Amino acid sequence: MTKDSLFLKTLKGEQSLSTPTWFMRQAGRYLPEYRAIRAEAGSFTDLCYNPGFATEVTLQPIRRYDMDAAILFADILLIPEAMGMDLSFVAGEGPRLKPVVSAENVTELTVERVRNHLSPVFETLSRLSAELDPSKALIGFAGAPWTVATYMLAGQGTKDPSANRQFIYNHPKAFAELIEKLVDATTDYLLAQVEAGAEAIQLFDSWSAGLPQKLFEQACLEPTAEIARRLKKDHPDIPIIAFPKGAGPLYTLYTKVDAFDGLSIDTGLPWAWALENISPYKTVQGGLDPLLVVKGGEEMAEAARMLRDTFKDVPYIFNLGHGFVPHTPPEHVADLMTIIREKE
Ligand code: 1CP
Repeated sequence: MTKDSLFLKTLKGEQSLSTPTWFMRQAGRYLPEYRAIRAEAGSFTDLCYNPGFATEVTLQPIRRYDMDAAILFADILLIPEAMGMDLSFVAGEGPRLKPVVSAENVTELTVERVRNHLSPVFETLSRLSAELDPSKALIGFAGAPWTVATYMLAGQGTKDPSANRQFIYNHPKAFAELIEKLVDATTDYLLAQVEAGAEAIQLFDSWSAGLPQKLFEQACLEPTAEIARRLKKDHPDIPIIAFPKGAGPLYTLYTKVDAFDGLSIDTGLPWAWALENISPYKTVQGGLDPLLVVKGGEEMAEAARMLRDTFKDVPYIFNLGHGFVPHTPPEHVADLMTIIREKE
C-alpha cells in the first residue's frame, strides 16, 4: 500500500514543493497535555507500556501542530529491559539500570523474550495505525546498538563515554557478544514494529560522537547497517533513517549503505557540508538547534528559513539536530511550524 504521505515520499527521494516536518521529542515534557497523562500513568515505563496512554501522547503534538509524521511513544531503553535488565527512571535524573560489568553479565542477557515483553508497544502501533490520518506517516524507532550499550554498561546516561570505550578495549569478546545480541534483539523488535504498522524506522545513535574511526565502524556503523539490511530483507520497502549524532565527516560512511534512505543531521554538522556530501545519496533530515526553539523570535525564524532554503532543491525533511528540551515554550513550536510552511 502506498500512502499519499509527503514524509514517506521525501524519504524515498522524491522532491516536492512542501517540506515535510516532524520533530524529535515532539511528544514529551514541554507539552502540558503530556504532563497531565504522564501524571495519570504513574511512572514513565507505565506510560510506555500502556497502549491507551502511549497512543494518546503520540497523537498530542499532531493534533496541536499538524506535523507530517507521528513517532511512536516509547524509549530506547525498553530493549535492555526486555533483555532482562531492571529499568527505572529517577525523577529529574533520568534512567537507571543495573550496569553490565562483566562477560557473565553479557551472557545472562536474553534476546528470546523481546517480542513478548514488548507486545504493548506493538499494540500502541496498531492503534496509531488505525487512528492516524492517512496523510501522516507513522515512525517506529529503536536505539542503535552502541547507544543502547552505553546505558547498559554505565547503568545510566553519562556525559563521559570513556569508561564505555575502555570496556571495548578490555573485554573485546564480551563487547562483540553484547553488540551481536543487541543487533538480534533490535532487529526482532523493529520487524514486529513494522508488522504492527510502523511505516518508517529511525535508528538513534545519540552517543556516536568521539569514537576513533575503527571503533566507530565496529560499534556504530556496522551494527546499525546490519539491522537495516535485515529489516530490508523482509520488508524491502520500509524506509530507514540513521542518526549517528556527532559523527562529523564519518556521516559519509552512512551514505554508502544502501539500506539507509535518510540521514538525520545533528546540530553541529554544517548544512552546506551536508548538502554537498549527503544529499546526492540520501534524504537529509534535521539540523535545527533545539535551543533556538527555546529562544524563539527572529533568531529562530531566520535559522529555520535558512535551513529550509539550504535544502530547497533536494529532498529534505525538516527536524531538529536533537530533541526538544523540556523548557521549550509550546507557542514557539507553533511559530516554527508557521515559518516552515510559509510560501508553501
Ligand atoms: O519523565 C518523562 O516524561 C521522561 C522523559 C522521556 C521521554 C518523553 C524519556 C526518558 N523518554 C522519552 C520518550 C522518547 N525517547 C521518545 C519518543 C517521543 C518522541 O520523540 O516524541 C524517543 C524517540 C526517545 C529516544 C531516546 N531515549 C533516546 C534517543 C534520542 C535522544 O534524545 O538522544 C535516548 C538517548 C533516550 C534515553 C532517555 N530516555 C529518557 C531520558 C531522560 C533519556 C536520556 C538520558 C540521558 O540524557 O542520557
